[in-house]
Amino acid sequence: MKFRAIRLYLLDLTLRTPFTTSFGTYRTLPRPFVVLETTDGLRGVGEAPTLLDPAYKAEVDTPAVITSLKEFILPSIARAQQERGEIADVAALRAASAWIKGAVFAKSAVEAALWDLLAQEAGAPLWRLWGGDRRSFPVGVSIGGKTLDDVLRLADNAVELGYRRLKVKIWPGFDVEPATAVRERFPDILLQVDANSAYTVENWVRLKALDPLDLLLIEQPLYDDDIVLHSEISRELRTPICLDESIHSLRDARAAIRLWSRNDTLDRLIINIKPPRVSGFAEAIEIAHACHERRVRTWIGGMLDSAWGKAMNLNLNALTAIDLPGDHFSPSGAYFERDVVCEPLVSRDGSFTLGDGVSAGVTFDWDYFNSAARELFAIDLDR
Ligand code: OSB
Ligand code: MG
Repeated sequence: MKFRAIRLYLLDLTLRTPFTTSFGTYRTLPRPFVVLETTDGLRGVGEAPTLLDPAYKAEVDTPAVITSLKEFILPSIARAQQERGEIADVAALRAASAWIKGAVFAKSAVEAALWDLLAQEAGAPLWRLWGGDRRSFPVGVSIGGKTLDDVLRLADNAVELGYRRLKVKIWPGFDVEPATAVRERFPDILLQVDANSAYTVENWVRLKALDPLDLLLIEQPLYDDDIVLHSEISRELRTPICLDESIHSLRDARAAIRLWSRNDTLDRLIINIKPPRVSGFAEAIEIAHACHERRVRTWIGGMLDSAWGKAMNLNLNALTAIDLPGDHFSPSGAYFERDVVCEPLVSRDGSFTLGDGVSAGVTFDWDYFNSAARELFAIDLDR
């Protein structure tokens, strides 16, 4: 693969329904998109599904991702191409920015753009490039309501739309009440909660009150950078713990596996694999296989991604190593007032079916993107 230009854009995505978590409420999300243009005239696109600030975790905010891409990652890739004549594959792309610590979201956007190009060159869907063969699978929604009324309204809406797996955001003072209310209304649904690291070693015990609700999992109750303490409280809870924020790599996933096999049992560890949080799809696939080998269950998380990012994540569910339904759809219908693909993503009866369309399986809306996105930075490699 030879790039003619590497471009960085920023596009505002406005949620149709504001999204609230333990760390805040979001409505408009300015999103970086990396576009790789090849010397053959192909364009690959990758989104960095950033948030406004680093309240979820470090380096996922829009300004940090822009800085990493502009100052370090994109120039490194340009340099690697100039030195070697081309970026042969995903491994070569990853090697070019391997010296940069962290910056997982920023790195993932470039890798996603390269995967798009590789799929276009192969004339194949991403799921096939990734070795997947499951074409149909259940999908879930994440409910970020500020009040009990919001949560119940969104849960009703999601169930009406056909979803059978709900995730509810919780925090100290807003946990047992919303979880119990949703469980009482939907006794048979697959229900899980996400605390986004809102609990401490002082108050996590309160989560024991969730045990009678037959929840599938409690996502990241403790600190965003912690694996050890999570593995220790795991054996004190009946509900399994799922790690989100604290898993950045295959190495982190392996550390969690070691800790759970020492401190609890592996069937009680679940990992939310967010491709951008682990620097991209290549690492995500390795984590999925490593977990599956040890019977640690996984699912694909989301970051309120655009339909382009969601479509890529949906392709990853073709891997039979992925066990549980992911966060792929909004409980209120479409996520954004205006999105970046031409045809909406549709689930049916809470399931999604992958087609044979090239790359992500949806058409990137270049007309809209070109009219609404701002170019922030470009490197020309034309010579
Ligand atoms: O913790 O999974 C999370 C959204 C933004 C930041 C963090 C999280 C989330 C979600 C929404 O739960 C998932 C989605 O619908 O994309
Ligand atoms: Mg989470």
